[in-house]
Amino acid sequence: MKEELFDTIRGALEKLDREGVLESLSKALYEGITPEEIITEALSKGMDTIGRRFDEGELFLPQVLMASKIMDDAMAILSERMNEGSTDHHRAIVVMGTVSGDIHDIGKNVCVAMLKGARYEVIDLGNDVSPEDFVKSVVEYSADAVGASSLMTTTLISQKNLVKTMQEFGCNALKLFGGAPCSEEWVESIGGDGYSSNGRDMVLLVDRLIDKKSE
Ligand code: B12
Repeated sequence: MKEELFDTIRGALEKLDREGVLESLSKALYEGITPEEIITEALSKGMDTIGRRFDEGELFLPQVLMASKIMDDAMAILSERMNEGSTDHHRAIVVMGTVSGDIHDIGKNVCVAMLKGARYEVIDLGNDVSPEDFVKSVVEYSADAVGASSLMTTTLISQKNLVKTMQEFGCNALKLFGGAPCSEEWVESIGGDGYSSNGRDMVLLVDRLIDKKSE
C-alpha cells in the first residue's frame, strides 16, 4: 500500500500532474504515512527523475519549472503538517540558504522542512544569499549552525567563500554544505564541518554535530 502510494506520487510528479500529486499526497497522509517518508521516498525521487531527463535532453526548462512549482505546492502542505504540534522548545538554531548566484531552492526547502520537523528553529534566508548575509543572520539569531546549498559547479566556490567570510568574522557556528555538485571531499577541502546528500541525513548530521559541540 505504502509503496503503491509512493509510486503514484512519484509517477504523477514525473507526468507533471499537479492534481494527481496533491490528491495522492493527501491520501498518503490520511493513511498515516509521515511527510518525511513522502518527501524522501516519493517526491525527491520524482525530482531526481525530472533532473535526469533534463540532463539527457528529454525535458526542457519550462517542464522542469512546472515540476518545481508542483514540488513547491506539495512541500507547502507537508511543511505545515510537519510543524503541527511543534513546541516552543527548539533543539538549536540553524540558518539555511542557497549560495550567491544560485536560485535553486527545492533541495534547500526539503532540508528546511526536515529540520523544522525535527524541532530545529530554522532561519530560511532563501536563495542567492551572500556570505555577508549568512554571517549577519548567524550573529543576529545566535545560530548554532549554517547550512548552505549549491546546485551548480559554478556556484560551489560560494561555499568556500562562506567559510572564509565566517572565519574572518570569527563566526564559529557549524558549517554544513550540500547540493548536487557538493561532496564530502569538497566540504573537507574548504574547512566545512559536515556534508549530507539528502534532507533526512542532514537532520542526523546536525543532531550528531550539535551533541558533540555541547559535550
Ligand atoms: C529544478 C531545476 C531548476 C529549476 C529550479 C527551481 C527551484 N526553485 O529550485 C529552474 C528551472 C528554475 C532551474 C534554473 C536553472 N538551472 Co537548474 N536544475 C534543476 C534540476 C533539474 C533539479 C534540481 C532539484 O531541484 N533537485 C531535487 C532536489 C530535492 O534535490 P537537491 O537539490 O539535490 O537537494 C537534495 C540534496 O542535494 C541535499 N541538499 C541540498 N541542499 C543542501 C544543503 C545542505 C546544507 C545539506 C547538508 C544538504 C543539501 O538535500 C536535498 C534534499 O534531499 C537540476 C538537475 C539535477 N540533476 O540536479 C538542474 C541543474 C542544477 N540546473 C542547471 C542550470 C545550468 C540551470 C540554469 C543556469 C539554466 C539556464 N540555462 O537558465 C538556471 C539557474 C539560474 C541560477 N542562477 O541559479 C544545471 C547546473 C549545471 C552546473 N553548472 O553544475 C543542472 C545540474 C542541470 C544540467 N545538467 O544542466 N533549474
